[in-house]
Amino acid sequence: MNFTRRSLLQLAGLTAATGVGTRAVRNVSAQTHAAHDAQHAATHAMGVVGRVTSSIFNPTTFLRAWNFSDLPDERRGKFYHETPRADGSLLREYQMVAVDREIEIAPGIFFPAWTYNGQVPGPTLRATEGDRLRVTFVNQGSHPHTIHFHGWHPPSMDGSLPEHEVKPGGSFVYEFDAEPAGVHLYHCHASPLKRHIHKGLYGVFIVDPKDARPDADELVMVMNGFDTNFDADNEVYAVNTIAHHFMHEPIRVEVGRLTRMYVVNLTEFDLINSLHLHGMFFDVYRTGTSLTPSDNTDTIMLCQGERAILETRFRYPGQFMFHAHQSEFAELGWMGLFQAGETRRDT
Ligand SMILES: [Cu+2]
Repeated sequence: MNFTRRSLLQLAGLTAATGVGTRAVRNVSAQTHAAHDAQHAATHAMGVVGRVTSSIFNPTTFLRAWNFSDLPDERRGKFYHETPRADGSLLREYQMVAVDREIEIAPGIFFPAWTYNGQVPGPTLRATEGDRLRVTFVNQGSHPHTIHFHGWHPPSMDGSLPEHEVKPGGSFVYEFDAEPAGVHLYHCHASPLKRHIHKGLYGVFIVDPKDARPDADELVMVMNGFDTNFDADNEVYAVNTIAHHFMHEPIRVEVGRLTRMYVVNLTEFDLINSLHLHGMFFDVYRTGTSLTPSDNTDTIMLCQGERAILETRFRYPGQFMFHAHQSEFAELGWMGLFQAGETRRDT
């Protein structure tokens, strides 16, 4: 095994400082395991110990942000414009920039990411069926990249073939109509594909039906993983990038209100991921392309690139755990809590 000094330090941090579960350090030497087991026995904490110190990306903010709504108006205007069109639809214009950036994915664990607009996942783009998207993509990263959108579009807008690759310093404008309604994704399609996606070049693309879905508290949840030692196996898992973030900072929801989750699986290297919610059931709209639920369950399994809209109402106040039902993923960061109250501010 070829560990760089950096990855060894990162793994050391993972075992000694954060206490991510024992399986966090697959492929590490027996001595490290022994040291970790002692540490784990001593702390026996559920989830990581401590919090990430970087304030660049907040998984809680990401839940309810789309079309750069998390930015103050003057900054938002640099990245997003909407213009009414004669037929009543909107022209939505976006500025997307690929940049290399180190991101903190667990306390003290930094990952050398490739990002859209400096964050992983990239910004959530959201349009209504029939809107026109015009996405100006600038590659300020160190490798060729693209944006490949899921949805209807002509081949020239697909961002998938070698001739579609945007070289460092280059740019390209993707333009297409938003369809079909549903929860989709976008990601880099430069080769090697799994490496470009796994490094962080992905995001969520929501297309609302022309007749809007019922009012709800809406949450964007991206299941992702990070291969911190580049052995094609993930060491850290999460929803919205930061391991166990929602254990420390539960997702505040209102009892009785419709809650709608846009769940997208962007985990590389593992064939499937899943979401299990404790104490309740939800309606499942696979890919969100039908307004009729296909299932009512408490666990959904998604392949890489698969996604679903989940709808439910919290019946009782209190805390409800959610996690991957692959227990290993849960222990390595993919576990969180909902906090249901009479209002979203209830504790
Ligand atoms: Cu790429």
